[in-house]
Amino acid sequence: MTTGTLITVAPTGAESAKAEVPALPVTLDELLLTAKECEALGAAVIHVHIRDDEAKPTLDQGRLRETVAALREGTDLIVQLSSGGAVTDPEADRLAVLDAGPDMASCTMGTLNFGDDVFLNRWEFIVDLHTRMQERGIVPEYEIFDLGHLTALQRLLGKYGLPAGGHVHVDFVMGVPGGMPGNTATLVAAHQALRDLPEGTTFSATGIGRSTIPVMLASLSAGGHLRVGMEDTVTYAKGRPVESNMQLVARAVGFAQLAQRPPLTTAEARGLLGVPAAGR
Ligand code: KMH
Ligand code: ZN
Repeated sequence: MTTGTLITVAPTGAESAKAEVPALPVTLDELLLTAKECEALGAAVIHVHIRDDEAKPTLDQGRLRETVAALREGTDLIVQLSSGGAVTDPEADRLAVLDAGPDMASCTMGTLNFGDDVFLNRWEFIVDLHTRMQERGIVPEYEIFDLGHLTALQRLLGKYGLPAGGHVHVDFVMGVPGGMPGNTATLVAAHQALRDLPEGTTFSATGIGRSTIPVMLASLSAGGHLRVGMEDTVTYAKGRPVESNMQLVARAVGFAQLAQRPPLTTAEARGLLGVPAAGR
C-alpha cells in the first residue's frame, strides 16, 4: 500500500564545523527556528544532534533536556535524539541521551568505518539501547549503514522483542565512506532484505553528499520515506553550498509531491511510527 511520505530533517549532525558551514544550526535558537520552518514545509520528525558554546558536538544532559523541551514547546515535530553522537562519544553518554526523554532515539545496528574514523556499536551496547528504549516507551529508529545491519536487527528483534510502540522503522544511511553505497541497486537490495523483518516494517533513506538525489528518488519509487538535512548534505548542487535546511526539506517535499506521496502530517507520522500523541 502506498502512503504519504514521512519527511525527517537532520539539521546539524556531529561532523560539519560551523566555521566551514556557516548555515549550520548550532545554537538552540537556530535549531528551533529551523525546526519551525521545516515543520511548516512538511517535515514531521527532527533528528537532533546538539552543539556546545564553541559549536562542538556535545551530549550534555542539561542541554539535551532543554532542547527536547524547547522543540516540544515550539513545534509538533516528533523529537528524535541521536544516540550516535560523534564518533568520539563514550557509550555511557550515548545511553544517557535516553534520560532526556525524547519521543524517539536513533539506534545504529553495527560498527563501521566512518570515513577515517570508526563508529563503534558493539552488540551489547545495541541490546542496552534497545531494551532501555522498550522500558521507557521511546521509539527507536534503527540506523542501517550496511546490509549486515539488517541481519543484526533481525537477531535483535528475535531475541529481545519488538520496540516500544510495536512498529519497526529503519533508516538507510547510504554513502558513508565505509558503509553501503548510495545508489538504486543498493537501495533495492536493502528494501528486499526487509522481508526478513516484521511485516509492516517501514523505511526512510538518506544519501550522504552527492548520493542524496539518487537515494531520494529510489526511496520514493520503492515506497520508502525520506530523511534530508545538513547532517548529510552540505552541497545543494555542483558549486552551490546548501543555504539552509529549509532548502533541502523544500526539495524533498517537491519530490514527494511529484511522486504523488505528499508529506505526512506530524499526527499521521505519529500513527505510522507508533509514537504517542503530542502532549502525552
Ligand atoms: N555522527 C555519527 C557518528 C546517529 O545519529 O545515530 C553517527 C550518527 C548516527 O549520526
Ligand atoms: Zn545523526
